[in-house]
Amino acid sequence: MFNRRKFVEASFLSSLGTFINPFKTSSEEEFIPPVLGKPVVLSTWDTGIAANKGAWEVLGKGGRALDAVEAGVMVTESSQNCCVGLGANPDRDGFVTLDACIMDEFSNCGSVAFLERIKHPISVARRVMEKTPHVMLVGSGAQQFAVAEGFPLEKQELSPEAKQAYENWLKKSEYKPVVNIENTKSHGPFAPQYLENGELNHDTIGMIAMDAKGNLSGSCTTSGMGFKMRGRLGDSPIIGAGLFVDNEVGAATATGQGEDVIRIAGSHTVVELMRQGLSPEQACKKAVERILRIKKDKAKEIQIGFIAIKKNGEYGGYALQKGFSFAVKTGNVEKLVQAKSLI
Ligand code: SD4
Repeated sequence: MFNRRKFVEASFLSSLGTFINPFKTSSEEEFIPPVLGKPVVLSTWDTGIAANKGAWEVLGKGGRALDAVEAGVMVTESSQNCCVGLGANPDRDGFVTLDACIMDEFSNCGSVAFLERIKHPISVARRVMEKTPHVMLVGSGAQQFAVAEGFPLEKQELSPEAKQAYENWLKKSEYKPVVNIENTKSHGPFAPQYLENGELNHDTIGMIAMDAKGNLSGSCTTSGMGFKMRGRLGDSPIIGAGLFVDNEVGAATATGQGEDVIRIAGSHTVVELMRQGLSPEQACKKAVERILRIKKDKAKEIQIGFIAIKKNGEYGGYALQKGFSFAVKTGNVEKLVQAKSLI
């Protein structure tokens, strides 16, 4: 027989249970079991292959994902390319300004933006995370912090490749910030498909990794859009836009036209879509679809790509346009994947 008193007691106790257990996950959220002993690292673009190798020095030895994503993108920051590190294309006033961020399995995060004359912005971002009560430092303050932390202040000079590219750009000084589409013939005027020395161009590097303990971390580093307005920031140093990690769910990072990634809080959106049960590829696709709906015809002029790893070890990516590649490394796989695209 229905016992009203017992029912009331039971309801009261269960609501009390919810009340006193704030850590209980909502039933709408999928519990994603972690994968142990199977590290994986993903990076944006072709340069991700070399960067992943750097990350694997850490991951392959059972190291922490955070150390891996820092070491990995440092490889790219040290290399000569159009869009990462001090050798990259300058802003329209002729100065290289760098943006980077990093996030770990505890949701600790650090970021630097508009940073000049420092070789490894990703390591400064990590110091911001570990040594300050803040998430983000910018401009001269970020540089001052970096120098105080012992990072050498490099010469204020352009690499020969960037100097040449800047001189070419100055001929027209056309301010039309279009981000390149690395592997297709059509690309924006700011980051040419080939560098002056004939090497294939590169782009912002975003890296996400899961370590042998099943913990996730991510990093992102860039010089931003070539010949940008002085002081312009894209998505890359913004936690939630260029990078997001939730160790219960997954990690995601973005590349491409930062303004439009910021508009949808892109990487956070991808992680939240994975939380709702979507695979990494589906989640990246949905985020890109959202940008297409917003941009309509103008979407043809830009490129955006997302990559993601889910807590269960699945990974994937998706882009707005053809030509976006991402690099994957696991214990037995090392490959470049041509991402699917909407356009
Ligand atoms: C930015 N998202 O500054 C960066 C640029 C980039 O591929 O990723 N290019 O907007």
